Amino acid sequence: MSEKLVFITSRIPKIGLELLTEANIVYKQWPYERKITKQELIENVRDCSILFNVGSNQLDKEFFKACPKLELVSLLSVGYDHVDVSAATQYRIPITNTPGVLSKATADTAFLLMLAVSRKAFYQHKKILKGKWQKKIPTDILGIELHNKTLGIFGLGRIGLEMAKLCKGAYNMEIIYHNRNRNEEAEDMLNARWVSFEDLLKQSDVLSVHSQLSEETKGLFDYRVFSQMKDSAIFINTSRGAVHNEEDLIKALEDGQIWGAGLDVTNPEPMAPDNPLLEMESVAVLPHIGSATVETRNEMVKLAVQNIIAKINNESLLTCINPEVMELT
Ligand code: 8YV
Repeated sequence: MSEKLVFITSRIPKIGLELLTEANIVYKQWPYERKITKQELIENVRDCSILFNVGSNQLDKEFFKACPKLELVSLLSVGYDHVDVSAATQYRIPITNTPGVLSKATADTAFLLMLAVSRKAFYQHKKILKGKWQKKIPTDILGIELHNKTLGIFGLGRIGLEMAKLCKGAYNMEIIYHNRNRNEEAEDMLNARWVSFEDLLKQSDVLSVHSQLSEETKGLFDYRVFSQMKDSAIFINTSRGAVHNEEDLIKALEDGQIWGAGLDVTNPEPMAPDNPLLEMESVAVLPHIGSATVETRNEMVKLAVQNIIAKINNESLLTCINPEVMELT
């Protein structure tokens, strides 16, 4: 039996616990439904070698300093904006994440939001709930169609590529994108065109954000940016809520700078139930369900456990965010 103790911050799909048990790995698990606090996390991880982290617990310098036995953090997410990676590297702790396995499910969520916004589906549904299913006049609460429109992707990586494939296949959309680096796969497969950020704003009928949250992207989509978009455009964000400025988004929608918005991520999360976005006609908001399918969560958990097993067996980690840490150990 391994002497490495794993701490898991939440309930996880059964397959994860089975794989750990099969590998004779001892774990303890946060038993409560509520999110663990920072202090509770430190108290629990202090004696552990490995942290299996679910969700957005802040893993900062103070945390790494307080957990001297820690040898690995295995994240159950592709995003790692909640981790101070340079502090982890300084404390020689490798961080692994779960890229790839959640791309299709997250792109499905972006596609779902796009379609829901384009037909004002959530708003129409709420009208039924409020007993307001009235006889329609032909000009009432109309949606817009997506056929042959232009999809702009901000941050065309794995998830963006899946979204582009869906939109091309379903609606023959033209694909444009803005990235630091060119995505040749998307250019070859989908005729995707790299454009400047300004052109992305000007030309997109639907602009879908798939970038990471970083110093460069934090608050990037503000009123000034929204006002450069088409007044008929739909803004979709399934990456991180802090990439857009929520107050500015509300104002841009109210002022008609853009037509609609679909969000799977908000800032803060959870979104307050009285947020004006929730009452707007061409807005759809979901509670961060990008990767929330049985299949994807199972694959994420398997990958997270494989990284743990690799660490225990002194093998190469499958998905290490800070591989430079290996040279330090
Ligand atoms: C995670 C996510 O499922 O992977 C990410 O970065 O945002 C979600 O898909 C969520 O953070 C739970 O760990």
